Amino acid sequence: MQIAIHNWMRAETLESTLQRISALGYSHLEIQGAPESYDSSQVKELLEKYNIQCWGSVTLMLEERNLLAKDPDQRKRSVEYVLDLAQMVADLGGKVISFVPATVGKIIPDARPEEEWEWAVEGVKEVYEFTEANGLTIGIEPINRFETYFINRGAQALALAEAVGPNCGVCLDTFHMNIEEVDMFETIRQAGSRLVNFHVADNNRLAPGMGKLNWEKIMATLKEIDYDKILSVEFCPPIDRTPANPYPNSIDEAPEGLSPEQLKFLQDHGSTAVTEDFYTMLTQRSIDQLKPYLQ
Ligand code: LER
Ligand code: MN
Repeated sequence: MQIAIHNWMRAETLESTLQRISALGYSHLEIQGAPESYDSSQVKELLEKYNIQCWGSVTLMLEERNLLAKDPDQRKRSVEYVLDLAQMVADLGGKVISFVPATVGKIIPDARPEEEWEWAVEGVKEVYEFTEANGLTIGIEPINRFETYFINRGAQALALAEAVGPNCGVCLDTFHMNIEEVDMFETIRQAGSRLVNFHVADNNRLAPGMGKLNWEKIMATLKEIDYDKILSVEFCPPIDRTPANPYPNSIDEAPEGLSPEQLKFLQDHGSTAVTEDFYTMLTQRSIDQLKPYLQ
């Protein structure tokens, strides 16, 4: 088992991220799904410089990105976005795509369930053709009901993966499972060999170990199903603007280089821009908590 970390949770240069995570002992990056803002050859150079491998990428389903959109042109553009992301992962030597099919933050459906399901299968199948041809794997990711009305539980992600193809997998996330699953350990067992990626944060979406989740049991359950790939850290700290904030200097009141879209994406996740120190503390705490399970 090895450890990766996401980078969508903080607006900074890729080099700043790589400097921090390589210094703290991470081996992999799950790069944010922003192919439009990365030059793959420059990214490859930086990854080599800091001895970090690209594990894969996570879709950033913001703005009009939506495989379930009623407008066929919008669906087409959304599939093209994920295909660009997949091409970036292939160029960077990555392995997985954490795939959220619908717009994050959109919790009201536009069309009938049967239509949406058909569009989702159709759209993911187009990306699946590319991933099959390029040695990549799709992990359909269920996320909580306040972020999407479509795929919230492991069983739904498995149903979509099975409808797409035999090598289509699922990506489970401890934060979301804690909200949506009756028994997250049973959900992990049900995923079995289709589990291709595993996102980790605690129940409060702080670093693993900073909440109430049972990491011993989570890791034992992953062992049960022979999952030994990557633990991909994806904390996204809640906002606390009160005197009760246990981390007084956590909120960055004047973030540099944060676009309005990025700020909205953080806010859609109940978070905001945080300070370098607080972010580095969360990055450190995550690997400290998971180190005992890494080989
Ligand atoms: C994606 O991995 C995820 O967990 C979502 O909350 C982000 O949109
Ligand atoms: Mn996730």
